Amino acid sequence: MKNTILITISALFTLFIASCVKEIKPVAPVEPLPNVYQLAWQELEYYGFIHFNMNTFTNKEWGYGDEKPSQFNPTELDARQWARVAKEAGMKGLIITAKHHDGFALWPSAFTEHSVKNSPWKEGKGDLIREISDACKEYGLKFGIYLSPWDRNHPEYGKPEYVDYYRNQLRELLTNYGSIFEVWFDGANGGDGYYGGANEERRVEKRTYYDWPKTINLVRELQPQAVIFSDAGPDIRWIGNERGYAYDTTWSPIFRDRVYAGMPGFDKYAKGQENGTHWVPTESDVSIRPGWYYHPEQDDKVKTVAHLVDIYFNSVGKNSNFLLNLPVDTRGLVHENDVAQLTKLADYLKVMYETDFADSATLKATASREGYPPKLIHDNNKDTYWASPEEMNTAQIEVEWSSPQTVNTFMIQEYIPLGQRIKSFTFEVKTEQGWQLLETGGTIGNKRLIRFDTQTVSALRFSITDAKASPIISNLGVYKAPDLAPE
Ligand code: FUL
Repeated sequence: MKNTILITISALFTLFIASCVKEIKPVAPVEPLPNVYQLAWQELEYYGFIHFNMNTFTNKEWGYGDEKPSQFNPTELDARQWARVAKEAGMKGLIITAKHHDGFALWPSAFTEHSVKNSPWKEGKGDLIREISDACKEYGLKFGIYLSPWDRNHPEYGKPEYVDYYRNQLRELLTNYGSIFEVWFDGANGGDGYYGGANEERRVEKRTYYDWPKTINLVRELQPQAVIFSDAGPDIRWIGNERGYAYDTTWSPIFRDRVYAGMPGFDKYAKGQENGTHWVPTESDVSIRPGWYYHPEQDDKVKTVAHLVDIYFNSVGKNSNFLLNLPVDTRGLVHENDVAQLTKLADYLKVMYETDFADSATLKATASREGYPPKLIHDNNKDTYWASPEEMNTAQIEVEWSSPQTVNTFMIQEYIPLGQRIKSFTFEVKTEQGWQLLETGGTIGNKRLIRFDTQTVSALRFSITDAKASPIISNLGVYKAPDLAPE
């Protein structure tokens, strides 16, 4: 009898303990989801493009393909300067135009004579891809390559033989220069050109001519971590303009098998598709000058810091990555005017991100899922998050201070490893006059940045007004960006 009582008591006690330590249920993902390489890439946020090749010396944007290797002759080329400038600018990597549409190769390719090996630079002994990949390693930058599929120099462009040649070049680049983080396949394709002296127009069927699946397999085999950019992914996609601007609504999902840049009516799909089948996040490419290549007459046309800041907010701050092009000059250096603007952008961002006013705030949410409280939004851990209760697709998050703060920027991130969910939001601040609505917007995705006129506020309110599924937030920040001096 005594034993039975004891057993019953201990069983009840165990049950009591078990009911106290409830298992935290995982949040179900909303497909499509990013893979680990896409996630790592998204975290880079800001990196550089280098357009430097034959066009630099002919003062063109698109060379015809009849240029002579002897024309490639930088006088002070220093790839370490490019890497240093990029690093100091806060960029996380560099992508170089190893070959542009004119076909000239910046490395001594074994498959063509149309390369640096026949140029006066370093008496034909130079290898620019080696120099820039080494410089990137030295400065802790990722390294990526752009290899133009269109080749206006090659005699066999338009025939199957050229596609083998293209893959051979790609293999050289993906084998001999260490780890590659991004491979850039340009969509500009086919037209008139030199083509080994034929001087004619050659059109190709963009979707089939290159047999992309085979080329993509080659990249996967040689550099599995590299993300591939092309008109329609497969891994990342073009934002749809060359101004560097993503959209108020920018979905990473898209119907990848049906939608691609260059298709009729692509404009209406450039912002992605809420119910898209594949995760193909966007990259916003833009040049710091009007041209992609260096033109001395554009030395005074380098974008102002206000313009660059605006692009940053409209790319990184709208669920996109920012790929900023630097047209290296005929000396082989990033021009001092460009360096000056890059430095101002870097200083601006440094000052802005230096103090996160959310550190001293209290975070509240209208409702939270068990095990996912709002404090997990701001805990210096990108892998923990707040989640709203299941089936609840709206929510309000409040950031509150015990004494008012003077701020002008708000940052928020969805936990994208579990899919992109939020469709729309409003953003309010509480001042002495009470709550004021400052912004009504669309998606969040990896990151949303909201700028507003500097205000002294006691609280901020971010309201998720619609979502595909219960929202998950992994991070937020509140900053005071510096004023921009007029230029
Ligand atoms: C375009 C090219 O035609 C431009 O010359 C430049 O390389 C830009 C990044 O992509 O499609």
